Amino acid sequence: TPIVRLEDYRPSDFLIDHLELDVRLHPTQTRVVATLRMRPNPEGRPDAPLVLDGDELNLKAVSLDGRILTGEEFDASPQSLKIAQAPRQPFTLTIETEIDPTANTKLMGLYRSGGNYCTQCEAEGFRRITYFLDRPDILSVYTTRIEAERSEAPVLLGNGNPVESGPVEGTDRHYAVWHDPHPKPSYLFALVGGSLGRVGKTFTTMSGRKVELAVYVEPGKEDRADYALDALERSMRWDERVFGREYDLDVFNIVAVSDFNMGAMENKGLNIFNDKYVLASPETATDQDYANIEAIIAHEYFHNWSGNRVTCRDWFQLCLKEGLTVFRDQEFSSDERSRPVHRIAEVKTLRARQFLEDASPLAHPVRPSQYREINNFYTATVYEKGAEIVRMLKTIIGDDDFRRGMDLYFDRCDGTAATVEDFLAAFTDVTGRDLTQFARWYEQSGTPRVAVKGHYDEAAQTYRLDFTQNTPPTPGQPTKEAMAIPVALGLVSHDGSPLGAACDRVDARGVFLFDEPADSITFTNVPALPVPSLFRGFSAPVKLSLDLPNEELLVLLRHDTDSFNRWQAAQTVAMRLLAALSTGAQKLDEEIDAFSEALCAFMDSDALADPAFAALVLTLPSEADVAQDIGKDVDPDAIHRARTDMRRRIGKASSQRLHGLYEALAVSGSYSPDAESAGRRSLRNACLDLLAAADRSMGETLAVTQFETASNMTDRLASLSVLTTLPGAAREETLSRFGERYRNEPLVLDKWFALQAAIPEDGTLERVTRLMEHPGFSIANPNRVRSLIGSFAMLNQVQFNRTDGAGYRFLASIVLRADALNPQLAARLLTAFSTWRMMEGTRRRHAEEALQSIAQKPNLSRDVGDIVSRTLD
Ligand code: HT7
Ligand code: ZN
Repeated sequence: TPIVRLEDYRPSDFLIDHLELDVRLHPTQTRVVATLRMRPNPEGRPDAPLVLDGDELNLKAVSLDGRILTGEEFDASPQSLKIAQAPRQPFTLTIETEIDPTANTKLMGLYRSGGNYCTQCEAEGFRRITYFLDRPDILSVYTTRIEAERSEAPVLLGNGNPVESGPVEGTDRHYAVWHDPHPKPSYLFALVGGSLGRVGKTFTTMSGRKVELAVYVEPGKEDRADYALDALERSMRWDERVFGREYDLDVFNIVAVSDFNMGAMENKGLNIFNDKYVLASPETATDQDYANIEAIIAHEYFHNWSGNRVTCRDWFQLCLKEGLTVFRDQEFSSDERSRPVHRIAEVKTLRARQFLEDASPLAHPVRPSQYREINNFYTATVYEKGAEIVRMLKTIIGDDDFRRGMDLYFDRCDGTAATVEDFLAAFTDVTGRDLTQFARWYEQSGTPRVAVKGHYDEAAQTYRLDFTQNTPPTPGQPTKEAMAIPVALGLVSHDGSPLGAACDRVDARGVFLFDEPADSITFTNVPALPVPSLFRGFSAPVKLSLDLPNEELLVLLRHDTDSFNRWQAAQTVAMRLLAALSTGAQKLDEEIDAFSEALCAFMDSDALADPAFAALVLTLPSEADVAQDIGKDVDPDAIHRARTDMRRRIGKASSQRLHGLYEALAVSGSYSPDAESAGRRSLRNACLDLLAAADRSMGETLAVTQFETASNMTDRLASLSVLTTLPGAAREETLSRFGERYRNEPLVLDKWFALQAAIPEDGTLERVTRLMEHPGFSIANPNRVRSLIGSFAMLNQVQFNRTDGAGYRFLASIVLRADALNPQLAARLLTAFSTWRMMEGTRRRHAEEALQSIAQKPNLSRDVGDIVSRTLD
């Protein structure tokens, strides 16, 4: 397959100013008539043919300026429609296609989900509806007429504002016309037709305009949509207050569907969501689900400005909308919840997914320079590292200049398809700063390593920090240049008393900009050896190496004013111990005892003051985190044993306190998903986990009791999760009761699939295979597949990486099955292999064989072909 390169970008030879779409919905024979008002692009090539994109299309007729074209005048295939002699002045092209939404299992273009019709066009799905210039720099005004059988699709939704609707005389059909006045790229097109329940409210914007907000869900589930609607309203208010951004249509609709390739999609005025990120009730959703819903509703809403009003010139600029919008949704969640707790959660995800990707054969820059399949670049690097770049920019230039730069960017680029350069230019223009070196963050892949050494001079009362940086080689990038790294830092005294130390290289915000291969900074007025607190708030996405003894890290846990670094200190100590235990170190008793004591002291002083934070401190790095830290010749069994042992020892050393907290945190009264209540539940459940690790039979009793008395899904699922670590009859009994109770709740069954797939015991693979036969499972539904198969491959380090290779062979077989239906889903599952080179030899050989078995199959999709070849490279 051909490679698309950023350097080959050129403007389109034609433009489409207006598109009228007439869609007559039918389960297997939907008719689409597209009327394109076109003209040659003054910036294009003067004599170029007109080549429209298609994908699996069936052309019925094409006419130009009202005249039906004969077979000699165009060249059509399912993949393209070519007109060699297109007019040199404005013209109207009318194209009729027929498509089969029921047969569309790829879930791209127009498809059916649970009997409803819906669309997904990003990145290149619009070409599965009609022939088009399906590229994001073609901005058109859309008018859409949708027609359907009234009984089948009483609700008809499109982009923009509703214009008219009514019956189709003499039939059982009806229609609705929608007009979107904002020129947009085809990837933001959407329509929905179906039988849906609705909840809604009126929102008044900052300038006093009224907007009708609505969330559409499966009929009967309306009461599960209230939280999403509330999150939407809060997001709209927040974007007005924090970014000065107002909504720009008369309606804003959200539709939940149950078959969806990703989380949600920001189609203009008509967001379409995976129902997992809309539906919530205390009985079916966990605190984490509520937090995810809030974040994703916000994310898609924020795209209205960062993505829709200002869109991307080409798909290489994907981070321009995604990184920026993730940053915006992170800020929203931080404002709505606890900022430090949210920051820790963000960094945990970044490290687990993006650092992993950066260290794998799939590493790529935040702005890639080439791709074979764009769907494979909706990655943690583009999204999460993309957001970190925006955050670093804000850290470097400060809040006020950041806001001024954002205003300039939105104003200047409104209604255009922009680039990363346009984004950075806005900040250069408001600050006068040269951001050339900073721009390397978009180009250079790999996670920079920063090594720091501290030197205290007692006589001079100075403290010097020596910094060096380097970024390891990544695919296509053997050598790297120095990055501009903002280091937010401070010094902490051993007893926590304030230090009067000063350093002229550190700005008023406490930030040192480290932008050379090596540099040193010196603090004066330092009365005693301090403990450095570096990368406060995780000010840059780097790996830090700093040889602080554990005792000094534990000073930070106790005294640092930066919450993130308090948590980080505990994690660093835990990681050292886990990595050492996993790689055969024997004599760590003293170190583990000291760590347990520090955690006990922490629980006494801090746990009840901020339970959500305490829960994070008490949670050890995951097995996958430890594997990543070790980095080579990884033995997942040894890591699992080490982590289980550490949990047991910490649990034993602190069991009284854990008990005390478990009792003290019991909440009575009705469930509320607010951050504070959720924090109490998360600490209580973290205590339960450690208690069960320390004393199996007590853990089992507590967990079963909690399961039986829980008033909400968070507590019920947490107790079940603890039980999955305790093999035996109680576990099996509780699992089957849960499965029975929720057998008609697909989203809850997903949690049940996921828990079982993650059981780190022999027999899990057989369990997963059995569960694939469960009536609630379907290989065609992405949520089901991700819950059962994805959890097995991504979360079950021990069983996926079985020494006999059975886990790998299983995943390979599922990837091939899924690929025949839904290549995007298959390709995502396949990324579970990206850690294969880190494994010890036997596993590595099995993984390579499994990958080769995929690579050798004929007719692989481009999605899977691309991932498998890069993973093997
Ligand atoms: N912009 C969207 C990304 C997306 C997508 C969504 C659903 C299905 C397929 C998709 N391909 C790309 C989602 C977002 O980041 O907001
Ligand atoms: Zn997005």
